[in-house]
Amino acid sequence: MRLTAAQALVRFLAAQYVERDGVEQRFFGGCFGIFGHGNVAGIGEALYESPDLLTYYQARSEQGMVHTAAGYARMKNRLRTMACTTSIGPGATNMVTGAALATVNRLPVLLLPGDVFASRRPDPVLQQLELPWAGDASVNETLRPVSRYFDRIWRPEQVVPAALQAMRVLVSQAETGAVTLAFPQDVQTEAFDCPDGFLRRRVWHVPRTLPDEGAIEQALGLIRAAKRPLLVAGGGVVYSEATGALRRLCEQTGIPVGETQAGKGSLPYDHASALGALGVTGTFAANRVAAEADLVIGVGTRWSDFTTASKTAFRNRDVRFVNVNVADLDAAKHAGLALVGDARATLERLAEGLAGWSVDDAYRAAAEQLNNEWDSEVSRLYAIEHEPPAQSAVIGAVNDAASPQDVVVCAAGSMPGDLHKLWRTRDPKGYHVEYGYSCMGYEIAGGLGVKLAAPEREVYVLVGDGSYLMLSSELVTAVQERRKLIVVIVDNHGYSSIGSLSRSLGTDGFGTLYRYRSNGSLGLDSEDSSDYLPVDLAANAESLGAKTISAATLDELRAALEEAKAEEGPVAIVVEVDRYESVPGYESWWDVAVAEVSDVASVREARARYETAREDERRHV
Ligand SMILES: Cc1ncc(C[n+]2csc(CCOP(=O)(O)OP(=O)(O)O)c2C)c(N)n1
Ligand SMILES: [Mg+2]
Repeated sequence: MRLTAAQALVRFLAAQYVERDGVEQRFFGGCFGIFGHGNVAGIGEALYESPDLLTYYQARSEQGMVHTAAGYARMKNRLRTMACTTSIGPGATNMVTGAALATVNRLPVLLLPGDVFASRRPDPVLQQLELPWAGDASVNETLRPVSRYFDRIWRPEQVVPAALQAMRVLVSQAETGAVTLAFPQDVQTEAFDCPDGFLRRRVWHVPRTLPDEGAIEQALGLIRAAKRPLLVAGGGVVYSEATGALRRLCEQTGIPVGETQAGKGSLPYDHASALGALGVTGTFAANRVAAEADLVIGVGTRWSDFTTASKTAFRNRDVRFVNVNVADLDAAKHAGLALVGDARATLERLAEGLAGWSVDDAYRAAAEQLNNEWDSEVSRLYAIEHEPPAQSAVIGAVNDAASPQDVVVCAAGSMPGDLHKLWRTRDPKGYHVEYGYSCMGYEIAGGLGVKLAAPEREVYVLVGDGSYLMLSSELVTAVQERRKLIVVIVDNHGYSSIGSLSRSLGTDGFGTLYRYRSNGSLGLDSEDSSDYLPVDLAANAESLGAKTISAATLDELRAALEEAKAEEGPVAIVVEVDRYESVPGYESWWDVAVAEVSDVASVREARARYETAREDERRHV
């Protein structure tokens, strides 16, 4: 059939399905885009000519739409995603941050940036980068290092192998991330004889691979010999739909579980084996058990520094790691015994091999007691009542208002750490904090992706004032799509998380408040609120089409949340919080480098503390 390269690609994308456990789903839920030259008459024409193939979603920011696709993919456990089409130049490079987020979090997104004319007839075309030393480079080169697969389609018939390679990577649970097919604008419009086979319905099987039997036997030996084993549940547990298998394994063996940000919700918060969040933003329950663990079984975790408290969480001199992961990159970390395989299949296999074995009763009981003690701490922090409200009380109010299956979404600032510690998660998909890239601006855009993926759930987006100001425009897209989000904008007049970090490192909150420049100084932290910048976040959200409610007290917030639940469309609730009433850390540390020499006494003191703390850092080699 004679088709343009763009028409062939759009038809191909519409015909891709994935299947896992016998359940088939269409892989692409639609195509997000912003048109300009470079896609308006190529991909744009193909989508316009056959609107039933892929639903087209018009976005407001290219970065935002990639976040939406990533949020959607995460909510769909990586079995579905969206494509994103852009013009050439700035439209394309605006996707770099979104691509990095998807790749870091191992979430599939397909990026289709426009590119300069392959023919070079209009040379240079508007927005073309000209490098004197490289005729074949364009700005899309910036997408290479943040993509798990990159190709540029120089000729129309090349769309066939490029699209097949793209799908191979997108559906691979080990390889997945951002995939970029840079598409020169003239090539998009050129016709070729497209083979019928390319356009047929194609089902990609997602396997549940088991690790090598020898490795399983070794792991079983290590677990049986352990006295204080700890299981660390990462995002892979959720993506693999392994939460049931995890629960059975824990109940059978008594091994307690700590959770990473992406793995939070692997067990319900009140399960007897649940120690909650682990690491820098962890609970004392998980961090105490981690400190003494002799065997750590990581399942579906990439072992980020937040999870390991910069390699200070596991203090037992003889600690060993067993890593269950589809990706050998992650399975090999911490000199661990690598169990390369699917989380669910592997946990089931381990449970089988551990039949009749269990940790001793005292260890099992200690985990349960820690769970209870931690929950009392959560209750204490939820119940703090003063004005302006403490952030922990805001989290408590939202948690109380939400139903078990509702979803909380967040990404950067002080809120993700507080949520990791305090959110009472009751459903494996109820907690959606993007902390691989911790990208300010993900919150609303990613939340829209969650809502598109799960319209039956209420989606609560918790967003700091700084993150809101960085990227709020996808609120307009939520209005356009008639998708409801409850966006709680938590205002503390600037970058409070970084302000506290800065104070702890001796630099006094420098540059973290939203305030007027005075006496030549900008944003030194202080209690003086008289010169905060007059940003009206409620008016801002309202101007984008959301219903807006301002809440000054906890009671007003509770009432606002009830009112929001009854609404049809997006709602923004603005609540000011106490900038200095923060949730403490619980027996953990984060490695942030401090200047080795400084004229500032507080920095020199921070450096001394830093050097002492660093002595506890392990190598795990
Ligand atoms: C895109 C991006 N830029 C910078 C940072 C570094 N950073 C992390 S948190 C933060 C401040 C966030 O401010 P806000 O959203 O108001 O949350 P708060 O810290 O006040 O809770 C900054 C600047 C980041 N994570 N992402
Ligand atoms: Mg803030």
